[in-house]
Amino acid sequence: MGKHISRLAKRFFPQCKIRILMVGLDASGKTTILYKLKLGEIVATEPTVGFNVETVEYKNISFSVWDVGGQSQIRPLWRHYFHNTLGLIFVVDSKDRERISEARNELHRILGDKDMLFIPIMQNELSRATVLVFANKQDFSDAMPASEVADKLGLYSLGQRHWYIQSTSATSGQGLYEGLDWLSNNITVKDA
Ligand SMILES: Nc1nc2c(ncn2[C@@H]2O[C@H](COP(=O)(O)OP(=O)(O)OP(=O)(O)O)[C@@H](O)[C@H]2O)c(=O)[nH]1
Ligand SMILES: [Mg+2]
Repeated sequence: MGKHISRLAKRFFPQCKIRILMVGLDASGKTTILYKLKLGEIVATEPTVGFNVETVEYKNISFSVWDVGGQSQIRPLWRHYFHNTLGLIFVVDSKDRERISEARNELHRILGDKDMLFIPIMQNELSRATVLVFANKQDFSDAMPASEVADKLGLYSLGQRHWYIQSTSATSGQGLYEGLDWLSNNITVKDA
């Protein structure tokens, strides 16, 4: 049995910290989102070659947000950040129709983590993670709506996995805090 983190935070912890991993294809907007949440500003970004990590305080919860670079050659490194992840934010560029199937494959790969299938004793460390998809760049008029992104990402085939999709624009900030609200109400921690 688990408890929702927001209820636990309010009742037991003055300052509750939860680890969020944010991944997605390169140029989907992860670093822009991280610094919009942290600073309230748009920063000029370069493609991330390692990771950025920032603490974002929201509603008495301290989100430790790990933003890991998404270029194809460094995606195999994502799994090194899975440990202790309670919430996974998967960021999608909603106007990038050409690469939505690539995004789908990456999402399903990490949630299934096929590399781990050969080591059955090791559990996929994301197996308990709650999944929030940011259908980002909604400020573009030709962006796919969140419903189309959900369909093309194959979210409906995730079975038991607890997931949600939120329309966002990192540049305006639209939807970002709604996403954190959903996470804080839906992340569960195991009872002690
Ligand atoms: N218009 C618009 N541009 C965005 C939005 N989010 C990000 N961008 C732009 O998209 C580009 C890439 O954004 P980044 O935040 O660097 O992307 P990233 O996902 O961190 O990329 P990697 O570090 O390579 O994985 C930048 O020019 C951002 O300004 C958005 O919601 N709307
Ligand atoms: Mg980046």
